Amino acid sequence: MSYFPEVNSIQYEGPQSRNPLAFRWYNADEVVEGKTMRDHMRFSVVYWHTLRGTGGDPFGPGTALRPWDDGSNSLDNALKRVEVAFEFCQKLSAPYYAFHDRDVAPEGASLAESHANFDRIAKALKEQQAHTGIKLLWGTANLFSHPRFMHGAATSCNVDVFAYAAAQVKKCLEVTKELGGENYVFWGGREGYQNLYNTNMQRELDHLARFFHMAVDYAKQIGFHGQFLIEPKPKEPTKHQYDSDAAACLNFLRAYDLLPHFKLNLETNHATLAGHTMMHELDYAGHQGALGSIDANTGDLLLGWDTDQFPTDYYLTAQCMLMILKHGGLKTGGVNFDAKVRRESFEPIDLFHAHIGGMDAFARGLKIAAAIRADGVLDNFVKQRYSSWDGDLGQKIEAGKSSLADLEAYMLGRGEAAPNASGRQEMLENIINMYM
Ligand code: XLS
Ligand code: NI
Ligand code: NI
Repeated sequence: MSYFPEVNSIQYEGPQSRNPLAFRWYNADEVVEGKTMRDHMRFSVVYWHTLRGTGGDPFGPGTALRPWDDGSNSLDNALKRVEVAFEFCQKLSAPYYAFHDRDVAPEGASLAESHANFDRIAKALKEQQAHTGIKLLWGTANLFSHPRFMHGAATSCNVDVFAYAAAQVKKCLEVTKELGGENYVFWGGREGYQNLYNTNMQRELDHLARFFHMAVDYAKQIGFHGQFLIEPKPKEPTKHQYDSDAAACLNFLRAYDLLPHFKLNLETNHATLAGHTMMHELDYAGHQGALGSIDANTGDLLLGWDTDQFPTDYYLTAQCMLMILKHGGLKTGGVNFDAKVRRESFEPIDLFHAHIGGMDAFARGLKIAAAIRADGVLDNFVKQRYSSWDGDLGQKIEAGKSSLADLEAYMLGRGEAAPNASGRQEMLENIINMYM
């Protein structure tokens, strides 16, 4: 039984190919900077958009044609989707997938029933993993869709909701371990506030930290060795999310002694909403040893929402790969397409076009980034730009052996600072264009 009978497995055909169902840049076995493209990228397909997205938006219902899906919440329907998911990943040669508990298995009438549904589906996922070699990049619990989470989950004002969320995470950690998941993600869907008049922010943050500590403790207890990741996002669905950007997440983790246990899962569209570039978020996290994984997508600069579009812009992917290579690559993380086809792209084949484009854009971005690095054009410029710091004075300051008084004495003797050099931004932008 095939769910995509019109598609064979997608092959690399090279940049000259005009076949829309082929890779032009993603050549899994090709070695770049000593590693195959497969290992650099660790591409991952997300269950929530690709298997569960309907194309619904606040103005109208779904449009997606998914002939295999009967639209019901039944276990049979969920089991069928598992087959669809693995056929899709296999034909795409995507080595990983990612899910929320409630994407893969229907929520039951009670927590016990939800657990049982999840176990049943996990069994099917495990069989398919064994059969295809496709692996789980990360699992996460959906702590934002159900109405019980209206005030948040770990930051809810209702202690029972906190307990419910804890139970859900416990189960999801067990299943993620059982499926060999390489990471476990927390995205704080409703962990934030709409209004400070009704919010005890301090208490909510303390509770969030307790929640994470419990997860870390439980992972230890059951021997789950995956990497914990927090996914920053500034807004949507709340006005303010506590995990608003890389810097806010790292500050939170540090303040609550969680830093050793977490890295970040950075998403392009979230960076944009935070008023940052993805390059900024990657560099910021990278410098602190916290670059874990990426949710690869893009927003629309004319719309201020998390539109979760597939990334096709080489400048974006080259910037991502420049930062990922600079910080030593994705270790347990991957390039996870947290992206959805447009509402107007309603046919199953559009799922292939979307992923092929994203994989090709990242492969091309990798090659551009590697070429820029091989020529050293940025590195050499940056090194030179800071070279005044390599002298005696700079070294003393960097080593913490200078005081304000020392520097005053130095500058009184010198009278004026040495002249500045040009930042050459336009020249560098032109140089980057040479690699595009
Ligand atoms: C939503 C987030 C979400 C996480 C997983 O904006 O990107 O999809 O990646 O909960
Ligand atoms: Ni995401
Ligand atoms: Ni998102």
